[in-house]
Amino acid sequence: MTTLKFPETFIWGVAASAYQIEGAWNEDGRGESIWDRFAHTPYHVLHGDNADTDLDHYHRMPEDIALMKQFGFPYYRFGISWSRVMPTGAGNPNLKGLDFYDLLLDELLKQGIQPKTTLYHWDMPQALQDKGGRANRDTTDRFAEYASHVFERLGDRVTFWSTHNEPWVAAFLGYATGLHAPGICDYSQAYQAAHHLLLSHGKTVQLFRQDGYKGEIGLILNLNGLLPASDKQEDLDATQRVHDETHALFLDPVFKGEYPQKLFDFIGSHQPKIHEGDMELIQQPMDYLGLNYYNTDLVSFDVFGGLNKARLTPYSAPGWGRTDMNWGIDPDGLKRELLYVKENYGSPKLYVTENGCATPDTPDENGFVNDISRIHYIKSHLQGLHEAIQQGADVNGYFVWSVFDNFEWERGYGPRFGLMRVEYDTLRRIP
Ligand code: GCO
Repeated sequence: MTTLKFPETFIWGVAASAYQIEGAWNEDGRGESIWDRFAHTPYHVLHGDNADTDLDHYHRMPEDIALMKQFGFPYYRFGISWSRVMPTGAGNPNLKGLDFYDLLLDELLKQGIQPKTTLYHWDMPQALQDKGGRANRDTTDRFAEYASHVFERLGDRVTFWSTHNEPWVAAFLGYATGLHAPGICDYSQAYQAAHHLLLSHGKTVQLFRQDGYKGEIGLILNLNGLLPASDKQEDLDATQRVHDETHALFLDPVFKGEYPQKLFDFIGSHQPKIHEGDMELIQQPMDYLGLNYYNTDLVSFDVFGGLNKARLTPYSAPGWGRTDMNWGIDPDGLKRELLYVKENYGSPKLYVTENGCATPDTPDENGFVNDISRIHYIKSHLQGLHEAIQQGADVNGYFVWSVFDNFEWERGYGPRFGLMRVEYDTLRRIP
């Protein structure tokens, strides 16, 4: 077996988000988030699961961090719950909410684990959704306001920030397909939300610089693989449309200050309203791009396939099956995505901020899972990442999704992504 050498400065970590692990949904002044409302509404999450208690990380945080320490994870990427800090989305911050993250940071640093902090991982205050949410331009200022409170409280210790995690998911699963909170099915709102997510990213980066905070700030995109199902022109065109919606719609504005015109021509009246100066704000330099990669799909033309007229089918590289999410496994896809960004967007500084898989874990009588398939998955993707570095991509770190099994959005507690198993009835963590 060959050993792969990564650059000396390459960083390694594990990731999680606030709503997926914290629980304590209505404690210490936390406000209702769109995910609370969504999960409390029947038929929105499989088996009626919700994250009210979840892993109870809010109360077990020191033990959880001690476990991370035991495993020697050098970095921990965690999310901040917007509605814990700004219960109604506006006005004064909830100091008890900020206290929690303050303690979490102290605990991490005490254990020698470096923090990487995400400001938005899909849990907007419901009070803002009641006023139109991400489709309302005012929310971009509310987000920057929230960010400023967080920077002020934690900016002395956190030097590695992300504004949004996967704005495509927040915009399109939240506002077009309704699969995620707030559960709206309206492409016009989805495109408007995408524009406002980018705009609030820009406003936040600007504020971070103006107020003189130190460290790196960037955006995290989910860039999964897309391959045409055949070389027929209709399949190639469908692939291009899906690629434009998931990749160019976000990469072009942040790196080039423009939207993909071909996509906008195709979606016609669903185009977002853009004000003068928006594109400059969105395009201002950020320090890095975070890339989340899990899987690859084959794309074919399908007249019944929604606005894009496209159908996606999971693709697995030869010899690989599918994960518990029914996602195809394609380790080369990670390499392709990293090189695609390098080649088309001026070789920005990159981190792989999420990669991992849900596997049908079978515990033994002690609750222990022999994680062969997860190890195999991660190893192969690291191989692809390593090749991308050798071919010149400026990749600086890798974060596994996820440190613990956790609430997997509309699928509830079914799929298990954790490096550590969680027994959901006892909440016992099993490394
Ligand atoms: C994402 C999110 C995570 C998910 C993970 C598995 O990338 O979708 O950041 O919250 O849980 O990706 O679906």
